[in-house]
Amino acid sequence: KLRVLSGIQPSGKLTLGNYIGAIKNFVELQNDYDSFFMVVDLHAITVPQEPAALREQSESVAALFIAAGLDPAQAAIFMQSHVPAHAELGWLLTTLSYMGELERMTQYKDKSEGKDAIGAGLLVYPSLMAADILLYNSNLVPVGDDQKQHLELTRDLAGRFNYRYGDTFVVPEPLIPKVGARIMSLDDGTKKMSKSSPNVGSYIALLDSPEDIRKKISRAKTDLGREIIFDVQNKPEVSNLMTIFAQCSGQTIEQVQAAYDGQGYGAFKKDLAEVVVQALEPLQKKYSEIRSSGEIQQILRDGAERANAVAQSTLIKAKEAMGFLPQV
Ligand code: AQP
Repeated sequence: KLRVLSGIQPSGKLTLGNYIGAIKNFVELQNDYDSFFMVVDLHAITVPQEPAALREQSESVAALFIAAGLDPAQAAIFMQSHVPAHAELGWLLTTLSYMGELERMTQYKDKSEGKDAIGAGLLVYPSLMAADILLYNSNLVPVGDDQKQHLELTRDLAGRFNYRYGDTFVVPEPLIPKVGARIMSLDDGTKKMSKSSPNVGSYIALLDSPEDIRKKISRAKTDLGREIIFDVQNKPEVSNLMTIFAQCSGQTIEQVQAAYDGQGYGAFKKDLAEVVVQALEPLQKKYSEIRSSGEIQQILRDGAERANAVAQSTLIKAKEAMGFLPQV
């Protein structure tokens, strides 16, 4: 079986962007691939996190994985920090990375923009991400479009390592969805929807109440004009709402466009809110059940055990290839 791996940062409340761009696809892949899905808490601390909030969000993301349909009997679901090999291989790969290539990453530029003190973790984030992926010899990495550049760097680092030290890592392929790979912010159709945005009105969180979802969608920015037409260049905001509609209702963009031909933004937004509320209802219900059942701890323990077995053996190979004295 080919292997799939991906992760989500517990750096805020998961959004519809994280769901459509990533988690929804994890669920589809788990039956056909040997799957590893993790909560990447070591990545979340590249920006300051309040300890109590980090703890709560970490458990929440793990519960959302399961609420969204990941099955712990199939996929290993675990916390990145429960598998020490990530931090260790992350360091080894940092020493193989160049400042220039790290500084070129868009996420680094976005997150460091306007700051006087830039955490070094933000810069070396992609080498830790490369370690996450390479430890599992992952063939495929399902991610949203924003992670494409990091994936490219992972491929470069894998190739560089293999060239210098001999064939050790599988060079992974990104798997980016055709529709919904970049859900945009509700207040700006040119920026991606982001869970760490200070403006809560810019995203729909997976655990938002129906009232909040209705309010946020009714206030979402729309383009000039009144036609419901999919045109990312000229109508980025409406096109984004149409993508969300299609993804949450299981329709194609063409079907959505045809259904709202001749209707204005008001009617469309009203229906969109109901489509989103309905799509999230079963997930939210399952989420509360899982959180109150207390079964998350056991799931994460099992997941970490499976992950550790694979990660540790790759790490040992990589260290030996680099010339570290084996521990006997
Ligand atoms: N707006 C989006 N549209 C589609 N996919 C998205 N993803 C994130 N935002 C969108 C995908 O979700 C996965 C998890 O992302 P992450 O937690 O590693 O962080 P991120 O990519 O930096 O996403 P956020 O929500 O913007 O988090 P913060 O604000 O903490 O940086 C990835 O597969 C990503 O592509």
